[in-house]
Amino acid sequence: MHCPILIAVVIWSSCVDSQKIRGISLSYKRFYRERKSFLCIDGSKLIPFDQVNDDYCDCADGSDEPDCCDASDEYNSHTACQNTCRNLGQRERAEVKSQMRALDQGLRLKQQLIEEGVLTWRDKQAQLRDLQRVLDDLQTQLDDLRKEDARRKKEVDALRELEIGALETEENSHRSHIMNESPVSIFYELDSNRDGRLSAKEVRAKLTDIQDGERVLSEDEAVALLGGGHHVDLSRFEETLWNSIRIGHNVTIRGRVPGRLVKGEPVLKAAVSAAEKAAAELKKVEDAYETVYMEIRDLREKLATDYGPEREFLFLYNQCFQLKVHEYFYELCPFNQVTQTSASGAEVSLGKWGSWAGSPQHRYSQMKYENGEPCWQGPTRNTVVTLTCGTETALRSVKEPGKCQYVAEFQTPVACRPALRQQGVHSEL
Ligand code: MAN
Repeated sequence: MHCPILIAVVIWSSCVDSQKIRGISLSYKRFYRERKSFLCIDGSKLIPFDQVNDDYCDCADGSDEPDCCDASDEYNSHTACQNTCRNLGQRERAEVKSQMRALDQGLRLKQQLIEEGVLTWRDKQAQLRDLQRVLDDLQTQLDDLRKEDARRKKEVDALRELEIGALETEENSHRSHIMNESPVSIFYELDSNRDGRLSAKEVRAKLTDIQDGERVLSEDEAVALLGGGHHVDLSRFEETLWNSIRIGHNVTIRGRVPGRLVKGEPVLKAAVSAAEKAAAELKKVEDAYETVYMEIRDLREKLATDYGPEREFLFLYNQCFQLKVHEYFYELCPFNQVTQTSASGAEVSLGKWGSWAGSPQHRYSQMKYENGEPCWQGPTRNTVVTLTCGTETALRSVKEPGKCQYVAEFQTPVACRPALRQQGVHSEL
């Protein structure tokens, strides 16, 4: 027998636990979980569970016979069952109404969060473009600094090599300090036709081999001194021939005394300090490059995450939510990780962001965090987070139903779906 006023209530109460017992209001469902005994809701009496819903009213408040709240189906009872239909119905309707209001509010909040997400997305994309530009610029600097660093190192090596065994000679004290002249002035001295390039011919005309008297250089020797080419511009000159002239090891400008190095020569000190400066500058830019590179990689990785069809979960980016359960502090950082911290302060990973794990129809209703800290004699810790619709975004519960296997409830407006209105929002809210 059915009482009309309870039909709505019956629709709400089709949940697993109370499948066998119908007519339970949603707010009372928890009292009817099948156990050995049943405590009347007013607390007046404890009866065996099989007396629940046996069409005989044992409880004064009629709570053991929820099928029909007007008690019309409870016969032959000593206890006078109350007609609770009216109250139950009112309460139930009020509850459903407030849930619908919460759902509407949740959906409105969700819309706002989606809009915020669009702005955040644009922001992040712009940030990525800026970082990429900075990285390109650093790359150019690096290319130059690497060349400079290598050039300075080579120069120091060559000077050191010359320094060994170098003697103070008459010649040295009177030498013209080619090595202290600027490469530009030497370049123009050698560039007889003033075309801004040094050719092998010009080199042969102005330079002499100093190891072998004042010998004219061969074409091949001149080309080798130019770094293998037939012409060099000023910058290439500085990388090639200039070093040989400066050090005065093999060649010098005809008519000028080569600059030979003596021990402790300021030019070596200057070269060492220039090389150190170049190396330090290179290191600085290399570090900056590394930092920006990592930032780009992290940002790209974050932007590649699936934030839902409308990127509605993007606002959770970089947020964390805490909850204390018994002796543990739990922290959920969506799309990143879940951790558990004990009273002693030891933090344990309960899993790193894995994937969305809801059913195919509701993929975004669950998240999986995997490969956390290994459990002693057990698997690695992991956590399944179920997302439920609510007007606030908060971590609601964390449980450990199996050793090192955690389940959490995370409430947020973005889990609200208009379809919940039809499905019965009670299971979500
Ligand atoms: C810690 C916590 C618990 C877990 C045990 C397993 O105490 O992470 O949640 O059950 O380790 O040894």
